[in-house]
Amino acid sequence: MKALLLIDLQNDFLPGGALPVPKGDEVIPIANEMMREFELVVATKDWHPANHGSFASMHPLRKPGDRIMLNGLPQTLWPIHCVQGSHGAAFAERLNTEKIQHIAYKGTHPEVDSYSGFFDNGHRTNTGLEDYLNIKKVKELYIMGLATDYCVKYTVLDALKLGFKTFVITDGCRAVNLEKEDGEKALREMQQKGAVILPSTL
Ligand code: VGL
Ligand code: ZN
Repeated sequence: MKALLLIDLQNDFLPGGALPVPKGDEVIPIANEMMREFELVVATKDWHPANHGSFASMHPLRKPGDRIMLNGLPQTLWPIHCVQGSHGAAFAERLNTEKIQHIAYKGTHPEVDSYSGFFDNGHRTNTGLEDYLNIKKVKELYIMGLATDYCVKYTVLDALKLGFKTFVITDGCRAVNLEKEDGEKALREMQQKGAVILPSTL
């Protein structure tokens, strides 16, 4: 079985949102198109409590983009985003959500962030996504979404470690690019570690 995995296609990651990924809106029509090709579609949502430790506002004198240690793990600080139940955390307005059969929620613990759709950044807790995919007998995962250099990258690297045959739909991803080449670097790393990089038009 193959599945399409959509990463964090939420309002806050689109232009106008709290943590906008440049041109993030361009992947929504691609997701809508790709869903037609798959029997099984699953998605992740970044889903933070209002007091999440990745928010710069939780740390006096810190600002978004700063790096700190949070609970023993390196943490980049972000603007407040994807607060549980908020409009920013909802799926992108233009996303066709009918075919999404399972949602994995991540970043729900106030003291630990989670870029991967499978595990938190300390690999201590899992979201249930692996179990769901195993129950559905998924062996091949096609992954796209936001952002290439964070949640897509870490989800893809975990998928590879877990033994899924993993494909990354390049034109279905956009990067934050805190450093100019982060998105390109992330794609290279995913490919080096065994992911197959392909366009949505294949
Ligand atoms: C993400 C930064 C913070 C992402 C989530 O979805 O890539 N990036 N939280
Ligand atoms: Zn987040």
